[in-house]
Amino acid sequence: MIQRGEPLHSCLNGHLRFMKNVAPAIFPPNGIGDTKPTNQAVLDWVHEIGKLTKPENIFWCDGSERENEFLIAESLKQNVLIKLDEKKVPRSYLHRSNPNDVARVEKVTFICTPTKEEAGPTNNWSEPAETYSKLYGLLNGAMRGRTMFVVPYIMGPPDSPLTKVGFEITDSKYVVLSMRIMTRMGKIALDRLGNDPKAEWNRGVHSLLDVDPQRRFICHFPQDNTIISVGSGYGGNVLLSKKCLALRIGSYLARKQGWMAEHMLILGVESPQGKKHYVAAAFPSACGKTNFAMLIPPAHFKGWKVTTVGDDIAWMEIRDGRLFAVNPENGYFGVVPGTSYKSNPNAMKSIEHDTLYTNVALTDDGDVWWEGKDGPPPTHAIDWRGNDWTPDSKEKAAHPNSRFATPMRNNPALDPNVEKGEGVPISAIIFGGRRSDTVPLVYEAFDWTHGVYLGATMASETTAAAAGTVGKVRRDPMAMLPFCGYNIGDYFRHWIDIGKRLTSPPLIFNVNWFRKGANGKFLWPGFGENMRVLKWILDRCEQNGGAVKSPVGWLPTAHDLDLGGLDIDHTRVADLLGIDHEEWQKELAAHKTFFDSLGGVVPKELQEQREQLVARFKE
Ligand code: GTP
Ligand code: SPV
Ligand code: MN
Repeated sequence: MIQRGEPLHSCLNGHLRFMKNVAPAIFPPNGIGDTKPTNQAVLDWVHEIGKLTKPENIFWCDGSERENEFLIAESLKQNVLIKLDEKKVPRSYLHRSNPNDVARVEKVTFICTPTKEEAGPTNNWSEPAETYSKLYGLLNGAMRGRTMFVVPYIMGPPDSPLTKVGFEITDSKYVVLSMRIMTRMGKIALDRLGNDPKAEWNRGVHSLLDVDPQRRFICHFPQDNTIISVGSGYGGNVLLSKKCLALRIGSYLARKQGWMAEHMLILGVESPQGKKHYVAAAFPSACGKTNFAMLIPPAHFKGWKVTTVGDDIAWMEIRDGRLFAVNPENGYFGVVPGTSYKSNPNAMKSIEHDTLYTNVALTDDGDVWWEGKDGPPPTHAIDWRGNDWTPDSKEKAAHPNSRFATPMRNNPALDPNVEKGEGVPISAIIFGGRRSDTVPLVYEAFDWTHGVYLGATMASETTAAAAGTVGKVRRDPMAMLPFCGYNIGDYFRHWIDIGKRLTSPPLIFNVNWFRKGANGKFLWPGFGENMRVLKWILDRCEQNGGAVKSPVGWLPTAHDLDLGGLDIDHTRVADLLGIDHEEWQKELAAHKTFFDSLGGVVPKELQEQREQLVARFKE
């Protein structure tokens, strides 16, 4: 708990070394922090949480410019943020989270449905009444001496039928400032909610407590449309709009209401002739969604244009027998390391200004730096922990899961239909993961149900986006393993059922940018060059791309991929597209082990798909 009179910051060589997450109350002038909602249900809930957490005061956010300026000024005073050099990165700030708190923590993430079966075999479950009582115990007096912020927000374009209202209570200014970037925040949500005390809205409660990993829990109560997150100040654990609402609660609501909430980017791609398609792609955390969503085609694809609708989450519904997608978010919370003008110029342009950085390095001239940024490393910097850093240091300057939060309007390649309430029609769904071996660069499912099987059995090497081992292959169905808010068997069933309702279903593909050669290096150049794979996918959608039938699906030959202008030899392409039967025998066994581990919830259609796949390998 914060002690009154504690020094606000310590200094090291003139640099702010320690940063705060937990900070004492702030006292806004009249006209700031006093936009109370009028909906009685919201007022009652805030009153209840206030009585429990006992804050010094309550700050009602309205999302205004003035409010933002005030919160930034207070955050700088309290050392929650560092201002970056105004010329180098205008209106941008650095935040450092506690070193024990740098990624999502899946082992303390819970789905609190009335029964364990509803949460299913892939989720941590805990009983709702017991969990409420444990969390209320932790929240009791937790905001003493602090300000409690009430953040109203909407997820989805303002005029979309899918759009949801949420309220997040938090004692973190970093969370408020991030929510302002990541969602449509403030008055817009109060207006949309209106005064109906029975209206649907999400209740989110977040408290940093004392940022102790032992007292860190991220709990979801789908039946109550409620989220309670304590003990963390980091990203997906605390920006409750994102993984918690848009995916975990979202997926639960989506099944109930007949739509889909998916961990997918959405991009538009237009040919030189002006023909446009939209595709959605599910890759696990830190496996390339933001990069793919912002792809710039190589010179060979003159006249082709890729635009971004979303980089992380897609909400999709059926209209006229087709799937239409909206991006519920309003900003990008992206992986920083590896981002450069070479790998992702659109991301670089997006984060040149008005950006909130977390856990990157600070240079002596007030700029930000990270591993993989263009140009030489600085000769000296302050690393993500606040320590001195030089190129000789053994530690990384930026944390591997350091992030930027930037409004999507900063993206030069933003799709013109991003605000369209009805969403964009999806021609193809792409699954993909990080696989050093076995999985070819791209292949196409034979039909929808086979495509669902590709999603259900996809796997990926784990990354720094979640706490735990990095580089271990794990099954991550539809990239939703950490985000599906209900029983995975019912989720697979929902996917199959959606297919039955579609008269023009998207084609389904699987990609792997990460296959490695014998030398341990990536075989595929990736990034902008992924356009070549995207082009084949579009050709298939337009029924004019060549392919050969393989046991795993339709595979392009080297001839079917447009590799013009790319310096790549034929053996390498063969290695990228090859199906190694020995590797695939192991893969098939892993599919079976995975399905078996789910304890009988896998729909029979997918079990049949597995048997057919095994049979095709014997043909
Ligand atoms: P989340 O925000 O965690 O959901 O991640 P994401 O799926 O949006 O991943 P992102 O695009 O941020 O990429 C994660 C990492 O993968 C970065 O370090 C990228 O540089 C790297 N990466 C992205 N695309 C490619 C690619 O085509 N090839 C290779 N080799 N690396 C890539
Ligand atoms: C992910 O892990 O998939 C992310 C980052 O997009 S976080 O918001 O922290 O979940
Ligand atoms: Mn993500």
